[in-house]
Amino acid sequence: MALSLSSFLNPIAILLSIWLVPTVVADTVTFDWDIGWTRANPDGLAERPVIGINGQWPLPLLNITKGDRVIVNMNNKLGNESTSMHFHGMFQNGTTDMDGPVGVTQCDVPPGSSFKLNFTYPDGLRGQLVVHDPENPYLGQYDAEIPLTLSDWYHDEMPGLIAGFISYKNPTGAEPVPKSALMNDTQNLTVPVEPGKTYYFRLSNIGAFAGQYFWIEGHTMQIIEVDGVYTDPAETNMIYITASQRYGFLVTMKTDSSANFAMVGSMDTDLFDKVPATLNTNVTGWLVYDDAAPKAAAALLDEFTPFDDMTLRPQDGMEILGDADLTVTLDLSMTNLGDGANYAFFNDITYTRPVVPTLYSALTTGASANDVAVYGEYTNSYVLQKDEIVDIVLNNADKGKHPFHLHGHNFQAIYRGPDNEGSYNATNETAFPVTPMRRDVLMVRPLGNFVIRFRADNPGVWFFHCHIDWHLVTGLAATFIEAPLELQKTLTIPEDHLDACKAGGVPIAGNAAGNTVDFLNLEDQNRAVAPLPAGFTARGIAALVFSCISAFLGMAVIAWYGAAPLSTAEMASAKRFVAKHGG
Ligand SMILES: *[C@@H]1O[C@H](CO)[C@@H](O)[C@H](O)[C@H]1NC(C)=O
Ligand SMILES: *[C@@H]1O[C@H](CO)[C@@H](O)[C@H](O)[C@H]1NC(C)=O
Ligand SMILES: *[C@@H]1O[C@H](CO)[C@@H](O)[C@H](O)[C@H]1NC(C)=O
Ligand SMILES: *[C@@H]1O[C@H](CO)[C@@H](O)[C@H](O)[C@H]1NC(C)=O
Ligand SMILES: *[C@@H]1O[C@H](CO)[C@@H](O)[C@H](O)[C@H]1NC(C)=O
Ligand SMILES: *[C@@H]1O[C@H](CO)[C@@H](O)[C@H](O)[C@H]1NC(C)=O
Ligand SMILES: *[C@@H]1O[C@H](CO)[C@@H](O)[C@H](O)[C@H]1NC(C)=O
Ligand SMILES: *[C@@H]1O[C@H](CO)[C@@H](O)[C@H](O)[C@H]1NC(C)=O
Ligand SMILES: *[C@@H]1O[C@H](CO)[C@@H](O)[C@H](O)[C@H]1NC(C)=O
Ligand SMILES: [Cu+2]
Repeated sequence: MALSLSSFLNPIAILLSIWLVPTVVADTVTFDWDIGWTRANPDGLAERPVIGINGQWPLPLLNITKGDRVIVNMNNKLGNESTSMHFHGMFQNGTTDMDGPVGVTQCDVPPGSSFKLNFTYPDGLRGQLVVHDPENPYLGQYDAEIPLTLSDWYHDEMPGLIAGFISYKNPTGAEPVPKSALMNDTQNLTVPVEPGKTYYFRLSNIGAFAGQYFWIEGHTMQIIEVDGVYTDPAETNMIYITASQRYGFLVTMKTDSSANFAMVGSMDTDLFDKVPATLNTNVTGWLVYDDAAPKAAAALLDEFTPFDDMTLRPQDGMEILGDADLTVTLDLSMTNLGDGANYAFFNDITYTRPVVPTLYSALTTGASANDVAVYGEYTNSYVLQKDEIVDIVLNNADKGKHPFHLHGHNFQAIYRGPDNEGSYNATNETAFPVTPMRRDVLMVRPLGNFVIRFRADNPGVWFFHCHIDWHLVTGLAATFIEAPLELQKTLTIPEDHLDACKAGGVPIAGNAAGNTVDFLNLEDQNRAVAPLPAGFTARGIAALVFSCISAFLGMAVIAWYGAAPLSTAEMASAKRFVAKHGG
């Protein structure tokens, strides 16, 4: 996908694919975007407010040329919510300050404020960004491109959904289930095709939560690209695409034009705690050879047999990088904290936004920027040295699947364990592939693990997180601070970025706690919600909470804090937390 307008840990979290009348001057493309409210009803079931650009939703495709400089003048006209913008799949090499995640590389952009993004496009294809690439090895093998998105759709707005999700009333952390699946922000999409032609489909999952199975009846797909990396052609009948992944594939049309064929996106219901009986988990569109011929409903499948992306090979033949200089092991777990809500953790830390955005800490702490301590105890931070080779070993102690996204790099996916394998065990690993697949979003299997490898050749501050929005807002994130001393020499933050901080009252210097004198003093850092007292289980919380509700008529949270005394700092952090999440 092209863009993700996502206000991390903030009520708005939507993903966009955009093309709105740019002003083109030589190789600079300028977009003037007013981010504001409009209304839409893409599944025909409920009209709702949505966030549009210049009054428009859905947002057309962004189509620019490789090497272009892109300027986005973003004006937050929402009036009542702050925002930011992340271009998903861009390496932002040399422009880490344009990457977008709030608290990581910038501040929230408050209502009424403007913010300029300024960066150049790198090589290759980037999902819904149609980048003209003279080096595309598959040029000449297709007749036209078909950009296509899949997504999940909710009828309620994020702030309310988040408040209900991160709550003592939802101690098991059951994620809100979408109301519909969409294809290109609609349903019953018709795609006119011509017999005998070959099309290059660019499929992006721009949803918040659901992975989807995707297939086209009567046609095979030849995968040639994932997340902007060309692959050797790989044939399949079905793709599994997680939230935020992209697949490029060629499909050759039949020579006979008498019938139309269904294309189906089917949400992965394994991700849903409960599947409501009325939910249509599928979305159908059609390859239309003949508009007068019927568009038959898709046949139901008994089982899903998707392609295994680990078997892909990059078309450039790039071999596995040498052994890791640094191995970062992240153990994923989910459990309840002292407010009774369910959170997600790496190594028992749930990511909590620092007082100062991490990039600004890296730029303002001098030589101490190399000391991971300055980035705080609740940010899962790691400092990487320039050009070292890094392995991330991710062990999933949760029964769910999670799509992990690394900003700033395509990584080599060198190992992925099957369901239930448990933690990665290096001693029984025989050999990694010689030419591992590269991409920037990889799914870990239930109770499984993966190992990914990359070279730290892109100085910047890069977020690593689950791309299921529900898990991101409950803290499933880590921060990589890559070559901070190099950044101090090369990067200057534009004035309007700092203005957004001022407008929002966010400090822009010092350690994670905003201390500009003693970088190791983290007294005022934002802390995660305090843990539950020992011995409490989700069931116990529910029981306690229900008794509190009956006793205190809705004062459950206050009663609960009273019952489990918190330190002043913890109370302050709990208050900040409640304020931030509207809980
Ligand atoms: C798509 O078609 C189905 C079946 O006719 C219908 O139930 C559904 O409402 C349609 N969706 C939209 C958005 O029109
Ligand atoms: C999907 O939507 C985008 C943006 O409006 C458009 O450019 C593209 O052609 C659409 N794809 C199909 C298959 O209709
Ligand atoms: C993108 O723009 C180029 C012209 O600059 C055009 O040739 C190409 O067809 C466009 N692609 C899409 C999908 O709109
Ligand atoms: C902001 O305004 C929009 C449009 O009126 C509304 O739908 C939305 O709920 C509001 N958001 C908040 C946080 O009040
Ligand atoms: C964008 O950045 C480039 C390189 O730093 C600079 O030359 C140019 O003036 C900037 N453009 C705008 C509109 O800020
Ligand atoms: C969605 O499609 C799958 C695969 O064909 C099928 O098993 C399932 O029953 C469908 N769901 C609905 C609600 O039609
Ligand atoms: C690795 O070794 C452990 C302990 O011997 C075993 O339980 C596990 O199944 C092995 N894993 C693989 C992938 O062989
Ligand atoms: C890892 O695998 C080795 C060899 O199979 C085994 O001896 C060892 O106990 C395993 N370690 C763990 C933690 O399972
Ligand atoms: C970033 O740019 C540098 C220098 O041009 C290059 O060596 C490096 O490979 C790039 N890194 C990424 C991730 O694009
Ligand atoms: Cu997740």
